[in-house]
Amino acid sequence: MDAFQTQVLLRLLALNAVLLPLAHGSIHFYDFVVSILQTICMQSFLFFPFFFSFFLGRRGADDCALMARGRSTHLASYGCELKEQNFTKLCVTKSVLTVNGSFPGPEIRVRKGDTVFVNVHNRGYYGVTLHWHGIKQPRNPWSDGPEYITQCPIAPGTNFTYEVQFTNEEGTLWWHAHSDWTRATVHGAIVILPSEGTTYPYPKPDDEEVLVFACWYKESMRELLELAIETGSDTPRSDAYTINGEPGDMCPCSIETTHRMLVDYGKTYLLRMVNAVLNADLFVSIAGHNLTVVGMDGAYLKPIDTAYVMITPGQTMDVLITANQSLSYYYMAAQQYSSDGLDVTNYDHSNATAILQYRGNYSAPERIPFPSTLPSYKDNVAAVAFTDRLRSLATEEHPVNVPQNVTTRMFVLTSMGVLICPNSSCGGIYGDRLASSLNNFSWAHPSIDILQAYYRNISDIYSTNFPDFPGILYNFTGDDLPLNISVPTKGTVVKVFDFNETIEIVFQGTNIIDAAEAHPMHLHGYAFYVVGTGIGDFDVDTDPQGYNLVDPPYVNTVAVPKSGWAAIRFVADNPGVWYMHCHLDRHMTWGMDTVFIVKDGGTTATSLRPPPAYMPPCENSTSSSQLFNILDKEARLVMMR
Ligand SMILES: [Cu+2]
Repeated sequence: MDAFQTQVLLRLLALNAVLLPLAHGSIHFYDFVVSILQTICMQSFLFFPFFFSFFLGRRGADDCALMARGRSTHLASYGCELKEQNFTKLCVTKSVLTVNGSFPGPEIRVRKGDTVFVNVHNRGYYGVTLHWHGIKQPRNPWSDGPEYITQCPIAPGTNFTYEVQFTNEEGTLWWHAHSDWTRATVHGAIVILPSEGTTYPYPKPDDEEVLVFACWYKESMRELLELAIETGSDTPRSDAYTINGEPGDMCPCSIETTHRMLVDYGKTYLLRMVNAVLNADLFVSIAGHNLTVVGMDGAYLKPIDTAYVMITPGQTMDVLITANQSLSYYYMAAQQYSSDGLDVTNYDHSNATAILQYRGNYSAPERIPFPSTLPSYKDNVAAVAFTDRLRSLATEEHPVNVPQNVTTRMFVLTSMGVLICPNSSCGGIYGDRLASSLNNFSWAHPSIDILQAYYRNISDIYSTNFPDFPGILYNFTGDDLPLNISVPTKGTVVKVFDFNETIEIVFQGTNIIDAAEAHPMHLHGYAFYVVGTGIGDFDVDTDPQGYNLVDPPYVNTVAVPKSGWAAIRFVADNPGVWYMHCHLDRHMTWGMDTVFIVKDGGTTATSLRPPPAYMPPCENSTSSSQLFNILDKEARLVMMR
């Protein structure tokens, strides 16, 4: 055992001794090795067996019981996967950043109320962070993860331990990298089972299957992205979508590895869907089988019977299917719901497929049926028709608490735009640099994280004048909007709330540069109620009359419809620093993000926790976001001239 391994083990054991008595639920430990696959196989294979034997041998009897309840098998299985994974897809072999060598990465499986410690060892070539998507992390943004918002990147050769505290989430969520676009391959599902002694609010399924949808680039996505950022042009499109890491039968060199879900006739299965795609909403359906959506974003829904779902990046869904068709093979298919204009941007036309395969004695069909119910790429009506049906379960066991009296109203434009380049020298539309914004502010990452600057009162890192309303009013969703509203202001501009403010935000899509598109807006540290959505410009007099204040869905990501609006409500009861951004990564990179700071409530229990003893240092941290900011600064200088 080398010095590094010793340090890791001592750190984990020390954490264990300190924190075990404090927890209400169970505590679990995960060891995540972030690594380029080709180097991890050798190193981690040697490291892992030793690690486990040490853990199981030295920990107390109670700890061993915890491990034996299911977590240790997950950890142990990572070591095996390291040797067997082969990342040749679409006829091309390449190395990608992964956790523990798998794509998608390892699943975390807990019960409601548990606490998880994940020690992340970065053995890659650049800084990275992880985020626990949809987990509220009460009072503890220190473990939330987005780089330059709540921490600086974990530098290569170092490690950082996240504390992930599960409180009222139940169902499926996920974790992913939160450094530029590394989440493309660094992500995995989080399954949160009902707490001990409780069960699902629907008939217990016979079995379950996690389905992670992602995207794959044949070339180095990182290099393509850096080039796009440098020139200000549109960002790279993926070459395929994947289901549990595999593009499926429709894609080249993929038939052998298509994901298969084996089912028994008559049984019911819970599908835990995660949209981990970087830049695309997806339609998903299964030939011959109806879907019943029962949960979303770690909260329960009134069951929705449907032939397809529309799931945006960031969202998760719990879906029941019953294997009630003739014994055969059936395609499950996922394809992009592309809400933007074809003249603005291109999209990935590939279909990702998996096979739902019945067990039994029968011959495989000559032609596997493809779901006829899958909406086409541009079907805005189908997308909205699905999301309009979402309702919270709202029962005694799973109540809702929809804020009725709003104290703070915000109206936030979600826009595309451009930063002007001299002599039209950039690669975006009009020869300018593509940008996006919220209320005309295009986010620029600071040099140190906002959380640290806030906690330590460091000035000149951010300003607090994020506007509650847009500076000018116009027909937001009109055609051919004037060019003078298309240039946002670049800046690190945040919004500050007092503790316990009751907030309503109406997100309004705009059609600036004719680039209206659906935006999956995601808020860290909170879930919120989606009390209304609509198409066109929000009408402050009539639209609120149609709000659902009885059983609106409780989510962490809302699909703001193309050229439309969505209204959300929540109470600012989680003090800290929380990222709020579009979950299309190209929009996030271009600046469709801001930060909400929620001030302390006056008592220890309502105040931000102190930082852990170690946070990754910000000096010399590297990521392509930094590259982006250097270029942002150039663009700002140009604009000021
Ligand atoms: Cu967006």
